[in-house]
Amino acid sequence: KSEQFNWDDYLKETESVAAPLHCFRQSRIPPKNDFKVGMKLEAHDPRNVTSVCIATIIGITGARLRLRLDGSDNKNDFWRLVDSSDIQPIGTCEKKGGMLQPPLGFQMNASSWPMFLLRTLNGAEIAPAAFFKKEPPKPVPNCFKVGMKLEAIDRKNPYLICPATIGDVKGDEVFVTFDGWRGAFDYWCRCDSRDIFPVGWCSLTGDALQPPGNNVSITKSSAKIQSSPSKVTRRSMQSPQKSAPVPAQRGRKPGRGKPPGQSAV
Ligand code: MLZ
Repeated sequence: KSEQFNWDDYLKETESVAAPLHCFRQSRIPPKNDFKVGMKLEAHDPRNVTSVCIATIIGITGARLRLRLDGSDNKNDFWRLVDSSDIQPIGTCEKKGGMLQPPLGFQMNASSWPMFLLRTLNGAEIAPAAFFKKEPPKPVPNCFKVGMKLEAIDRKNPYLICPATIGDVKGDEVFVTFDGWRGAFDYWCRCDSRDIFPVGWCSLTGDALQPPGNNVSITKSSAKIQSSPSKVTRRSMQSPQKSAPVPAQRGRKPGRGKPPGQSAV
């Protein structure tokens, strides 16, 4: 449980409100994560979503799994919630009359795929069907409002969940902006995206919520630019960081890729 950042204090200091739970396509109580590292399951290839592949659980973080497609490299890991519809028990694809596909960038000759598949499943630890949870229903309509706070996956560093603010709302979409970062990480997503979570999510799942960045000074009603990203000035808001911050995360220039040591999160 992370004590580095305190939402209650932060919401008060920024005079902002948390986006209500019912805005999100997330279960009110985060799903239990019973999976274990090493278990195999079926997953849609994120780079080729019509393909269902075999994936191995490489890591567990909160209600998410870090997955690697069998036959792929170690540079394209992805994270999925245990109640994601992108993952399913082994055997589901075949039951539906489908065929398991090699991942995009299959490292061997395509002709060796059938044998590879047999070998990878032989004696494998299969994730039990009961571990997979039903995806929550879509919230309708989009009830996010500009200024509401949330926790969001940093899509450039998808192992990170960070404090964020709704910067804009258009139809079914919301613009997610990251507190204390200058826009390089911001993105538009559907309001029913599985990448956004209500305030307090990480503390419920045991995920480490990242503290806000320190590149932008957050004043009560507006966020104004205080310093260049390389010349870091600490925000005036020191109080939410009660314990020592993660050194690799602090004061780095955004957009430089993954800091070493973070990939194992
Ligand atoms: N230190 C890394 C990660 C930044 C994370 C920002 N999240 C909104 C970097 O500077 O790239």
